[in-house]
Amino acid sequence: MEPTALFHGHKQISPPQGVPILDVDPYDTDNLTQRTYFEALRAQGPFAYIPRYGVLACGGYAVTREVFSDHERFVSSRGVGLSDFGLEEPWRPASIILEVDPPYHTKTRRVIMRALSPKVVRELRDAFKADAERLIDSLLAKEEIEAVTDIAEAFPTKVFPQAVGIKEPDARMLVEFGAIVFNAIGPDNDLRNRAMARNKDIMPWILDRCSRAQLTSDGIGALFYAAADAGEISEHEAGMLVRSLLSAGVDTTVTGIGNALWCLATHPEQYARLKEDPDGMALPAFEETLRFTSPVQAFFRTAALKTEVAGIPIEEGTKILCVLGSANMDPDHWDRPEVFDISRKTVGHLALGAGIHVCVGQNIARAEGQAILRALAERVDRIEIAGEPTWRPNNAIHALDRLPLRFVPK
Ligand code: OVV
Repeated sequence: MEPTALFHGHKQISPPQGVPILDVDPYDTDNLTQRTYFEALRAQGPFAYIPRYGVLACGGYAVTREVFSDHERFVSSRGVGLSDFGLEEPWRPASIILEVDPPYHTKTRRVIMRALSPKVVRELRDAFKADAERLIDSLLAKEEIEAVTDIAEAFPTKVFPQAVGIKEPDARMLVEFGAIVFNAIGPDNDLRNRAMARNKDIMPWILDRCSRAQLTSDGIGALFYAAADAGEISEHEAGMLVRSLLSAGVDTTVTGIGNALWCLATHPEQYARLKEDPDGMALPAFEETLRFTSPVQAFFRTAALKTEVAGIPIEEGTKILCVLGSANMDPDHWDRPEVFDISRKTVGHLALGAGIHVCVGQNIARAEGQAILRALAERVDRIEIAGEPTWRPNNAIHALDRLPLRFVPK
């Protein structure tokens, strides 16, 4: 490793010519849970310099999309958090899909794409539907439900490990691992330190789940090992791709489903429209939830070279916080972005990223979201808020901590 003086794990840069200084902490509890700085960030122009961390940040739609999707100038191989993997060791061996660039990325992406293809997801649909209906049915008699645990966590932690082919799943371990992975993307704060402390107990269990012996022969994980048998990737790489599924496939869908329930509970007129056509509107409602709440709030990219974006000079090694949640709320791009509207044209939202790293699990995520919202809309007449919804701070995820609801059955 180069003996460079590090600032928050990356090269210290000074504010580029023409970039305003924005003295906020995107990682304080208020900003993580209430997203208070989004508007101020967009008001600075294409970029703001955040002195607290020595990084650039962008939250306008056009610039965020440009930086996030240009994998040649703004690489992922140096980490998508504050830490520059070119300058310090990552907290765990780097992901072989998220935290790599082409040409290596092309190889692993191809394997994972095939394993999560529309055809594979189509075959999972019936199981998702039956599980979603059973879950919602089981909740109808309850006086009150805690939607984060009873639905948002319960559903993905049942159907996803099953789809992957995990022989010995454990919902709590999977949820905790997700929190660790996403908190790891942030700065050296309390959230990250607590995640790192828990990692010692969780990671060995996760890595055990990734081995060939711990996977059924008919799941998505087995498709990675089939690619290893075919000589496309190594046995070790197959295990690493399973680790990627468990890193990215639980907390994200848990959050998407929880956020969707919150959106619908707090917008009864939108829930009424979903009920009119559960089959047709479940997917658009989930997609608008993604835009409106951005379960993954922000990821970094790292400038691989001296370059320029929107007339702003950017030096090599610059970490850029791409605030996807803010881009999805940019009034320069969206008509009345603060309105939750399940009929809106959501195409182009950045909640699943953009470019070659765009969420590879998006089909499976949508299938999960759709199954739950459809089952709900077919069975539940009204969703009532039964207690104050609260948000759970996480360095990268915008998720609820608690969502007490009452279901009024049809
Ligand atoms: C947090 C996250 C997102 C996407 C991919 C991965 C992790 C990975 O481990 O590959």
